[in-house]
Amino acid sequence: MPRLGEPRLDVESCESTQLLVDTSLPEGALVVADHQTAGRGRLGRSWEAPAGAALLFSILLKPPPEPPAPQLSLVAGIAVADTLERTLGLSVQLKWPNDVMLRRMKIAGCLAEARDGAVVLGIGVNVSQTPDQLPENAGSIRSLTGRTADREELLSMLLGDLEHRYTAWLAGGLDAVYEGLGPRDFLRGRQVTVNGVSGVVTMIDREGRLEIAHGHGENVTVESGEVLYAQ
Ligand code: BT5
Repeated sequence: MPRLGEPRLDVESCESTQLLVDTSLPEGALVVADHQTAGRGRLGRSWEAPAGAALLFSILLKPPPEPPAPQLSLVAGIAVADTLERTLGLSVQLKWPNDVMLRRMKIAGCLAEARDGAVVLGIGVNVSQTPDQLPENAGSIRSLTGRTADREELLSMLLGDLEHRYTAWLAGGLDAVYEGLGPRDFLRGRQVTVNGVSGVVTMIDREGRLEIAHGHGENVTVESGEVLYAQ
């Protein structure tokens, strides 16, 4: 089983932890930041959090060519949901492809970027932001539950959950972790539009694609894209 979290680099501030991961290090290398000045989301979007308020880290993974690496943002989301559910005692949903939702608000995001034949997996979890410090439709542990959480404890639990889910995924693909995904599917049953296709989401399939019922009994599967849905 790969050990995740070693070696570890802690920085107070950086542009993005994604950029500080040295891909020549062994699998499991970790970069943690207190603050990012240019935190990244997908497709050139940004990830914002005031200093000290969020858990922000990137981890180096070196998976084989199969299963497909883009599934790793779902695997990471499952691990984040495991940790948050155990910590908070509340159920957490996963919004395809990479958002973690609590009470219909985005509480965490995952980003899997391929680099030098490896994958740099970034995770941001909102911990202690107040509502005015959060973007629209976002929440933190504090803003959504009124509770505090220790970032270091969350990180250690999350690395354990990630190690567990990643190992299962390496051995058996998305199928092996699907029980952590299917029942948490935030979009199932919702009316959505993805890449110009509108319909009702039926499920995330066993390859990690979003399946949409497109009318007349016709189903469409989407590999990637931006999901628009009614709040
Ligand atoms: C993501 O992208 O959700 C992936 C976020 C990954 C962030 C981590 S933090 C550690 C590591 N280092 C990095 O630089 N990145 C990773 P995406 O699905 O594209 O979502 C981005 C969108 O979420 C933005 O356009 C905003 O609308 C929204 N957003 C920005 N900051 C947010 C926050 N703190 N909480 C919730 N939503 C946020």
